[in-house]
Formats: sequence, C-alpha cells, structure tokens
Amino acid sequence: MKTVLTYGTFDLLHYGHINLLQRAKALGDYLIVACSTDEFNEIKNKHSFYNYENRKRVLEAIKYVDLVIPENNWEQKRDDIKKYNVDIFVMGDDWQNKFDELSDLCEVIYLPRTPDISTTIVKSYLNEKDITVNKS
Ligand code: C2G
Repeated sequence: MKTVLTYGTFDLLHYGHINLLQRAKALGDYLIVACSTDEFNEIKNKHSFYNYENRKRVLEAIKYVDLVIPENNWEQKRDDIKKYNVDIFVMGDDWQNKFDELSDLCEVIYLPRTPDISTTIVKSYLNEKDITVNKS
C-alpha cells in the first residue's frame, strides 16, 4: 500500500484544492492531509475564514482524503513521514524544490497548480462585491 502525504490550509475549498487532492490520491492508495491549525496559520500569516475544525471537517468529506492530521509547525514533516510510513510527499509547484530535503525519506513530487483560482482570489471577489459576511 502506497501512502501519500500533503500539507495545506485548504480554506474556502475550491477546485484547485480538489485537483491537487485528486492527483495526490492517484499517486498511491492512502492520502493523508496535514491541515494547518489556526495557530500555525498565524505563523504562515494566513487568516482563514473557516477555523481548523471546519477546514478539517470539509477535508474529511472529500472522497480522495483518507486521514486528516493537524499541521502545527514547519518542522513536523520529517516526523510525519516516518510516523505514517509515507511513500510520496506531494505539494503544488508553488512550493517547487522547497521540500527537496525530504527526498532521503520518500519520493517528493510537485504537481502543477491549477491556474486562476486561489482562496485569495475568492476573498477579493467577495470584498469587491462588498459582500459582508457575519462569521458564525
Ligand atoms: N493549490 C493548487 N492550485 C491552486 C491553489 C492551491 O494546486 N490554484 C495547492 C497548493 O499548491 C497546495 C495545496 O493546494 O499544495 C493547498 O494550498 P493552500 O491551502 O494554499 O496551502 P499552503 O498555504 O500552500 O500551505 O507546510 C506547507 C503549507 O502548509 C502549505
């Protein structure tokens, strides 16, 4: 069985995320997604609309995703790869070469990003439309 691992915030889930997760799962048999916690998002200077619990819940509902774990820091990847016996580490190619140092532990693959979609684009569209949202 081939285990695949990827990391991300996955806020305001969109088809770019789904494209990534679908291709990641197609590389193996079991896909683990490490979802950035709200605290780690602060470190990444990302302020997600959905909190961690809700982003985790959304990811767990995706048929390509087998397990969701928390991403608490930049440094946990090596331990995660060993802990879950990961065969393939996958990220979108906006991270090209950033995680090559993991290649002594597993295969490292960067997949082409889906063009013209991002959580930032969605947020700016909503702002332009002056759509105010009351966070539940
Ligand atoms: N992605 C993509 N195409 C897009 C948008 C995102 O392929 N149009 C991919 C990204 O390359 C990433 C994944 O979807 O692999 C999740 O994207 P984000 O939620 O933006 O995650 P990011 O902030 O890049 O966090 O330790 C790694 C970080 O946690 C990655």
